[in-house]
Amino acid sequence: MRRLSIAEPGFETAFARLVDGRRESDIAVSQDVATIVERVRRKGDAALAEYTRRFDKHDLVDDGDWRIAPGACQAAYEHLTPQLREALDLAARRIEAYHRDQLPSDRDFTDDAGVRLGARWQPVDAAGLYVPGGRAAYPSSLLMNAIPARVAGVGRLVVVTPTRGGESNPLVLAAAHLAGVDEIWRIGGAQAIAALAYGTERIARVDVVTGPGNAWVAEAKRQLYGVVGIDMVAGPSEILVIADGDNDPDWIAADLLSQAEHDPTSQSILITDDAAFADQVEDRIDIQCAMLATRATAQASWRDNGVIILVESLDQAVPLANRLAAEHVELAVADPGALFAGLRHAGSVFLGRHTPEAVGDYVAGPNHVLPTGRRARFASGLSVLDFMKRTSFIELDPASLAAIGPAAVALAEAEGLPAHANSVSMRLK
Ligand code: HSO
Ligand code: ZN
Repeated sequence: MRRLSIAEPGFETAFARLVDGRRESDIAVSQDVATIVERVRRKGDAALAEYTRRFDKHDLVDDGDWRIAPGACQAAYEHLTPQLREALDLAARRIEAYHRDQLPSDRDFTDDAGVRLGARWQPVDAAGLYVPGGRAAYPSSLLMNAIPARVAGVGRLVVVTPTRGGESNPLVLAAAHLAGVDEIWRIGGAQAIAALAYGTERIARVDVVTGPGNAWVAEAKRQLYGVVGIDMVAGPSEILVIADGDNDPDWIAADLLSQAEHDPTSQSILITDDAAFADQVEDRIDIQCAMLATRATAQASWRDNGVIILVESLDQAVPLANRLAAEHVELAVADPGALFAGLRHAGSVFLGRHTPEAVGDYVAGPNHVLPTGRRARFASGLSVLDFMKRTSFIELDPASLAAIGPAAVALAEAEGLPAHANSVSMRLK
């Protein structure tokens, strides 16, 4: 954990290093991924079987090895404890309602030249969702990716997930049932992204791939962007908590640890104007951390990437937050309005003392797939729009063509494109 203080000389250098210091993809991974992607493109299922045996210790032979039967998802859902089923149902309902509200409207109007113009939104035909294996297989992430696709109207929803030794997470299957996933394939890694992008003998290709994954998955998405649409290239989770000294230090410590426990490379940052409070939070983090089942991860994350920044007043926190452009920003003050108004770059903002970030991870409704690594400067969280595209349309009649056509002719001639000019001018005669 590092402590910085805005009042100390050298703060700007240290802060600039913090802003620039997040690691990006490395060359070795990108070469590995290029090889995998190319082999899947050329060899299809055979390459998938080979990589799945090598990386996931799982043999793909029969249908049952390749796919999880839809019946298994329904069974997993029905076997949930009532408490968990209700929790998952509530999450799904709230996520759906929030994303339904995002559906865009079509445009169709006639302008003053008499030209009919418009735009029509339509879903992609098929979407692929990556669900990581092992401990990072989160049912909440399945809902966060699948529900917006469903709400967008995507016809075919495909999940790929590595099932080490054939094992799959029953909670993820239950969530897949609830979200109405159509196919689940037992493949993972860069090879699964390549299969979704190019298609193989067994797996029909999709149009958009979303979902979190490790460095190989992220790199495969980056390399295949253009062949398919992608949501974004996600990095380790981050939380920035801006808190005054009137908070319960235990609450703030828990919030910082909630993202630290995701991954050793996750980053939790506290900005406060109260040095004594900062000390208390630090103590509470040590105490709470020791009690977590995830302490190895949380401790490593806090030790290596945790930061506490002392400011003289919380107004100074806002420009710092804008430079960090963090995935999650908590404004833990009694009246967050002024801080919120100044905040320009953040994936998602959690207002006030009673809004822990974790509520947004599960049940609030907005998407928890958010831009990391300062991408909140230019990117937004996952939404229904990631599963839709807009087609513009134009309709002219003789009068409106006469009104705007001659300008097109002039521009076509100036660009040295006579066939363009002809196609307009012939209709003007
Ligand atoms: N905080 C993660 C999402 C998540 N948290 C899933 C718990 N489960 C995204 O940054
Ligand atoms: Zn989380």
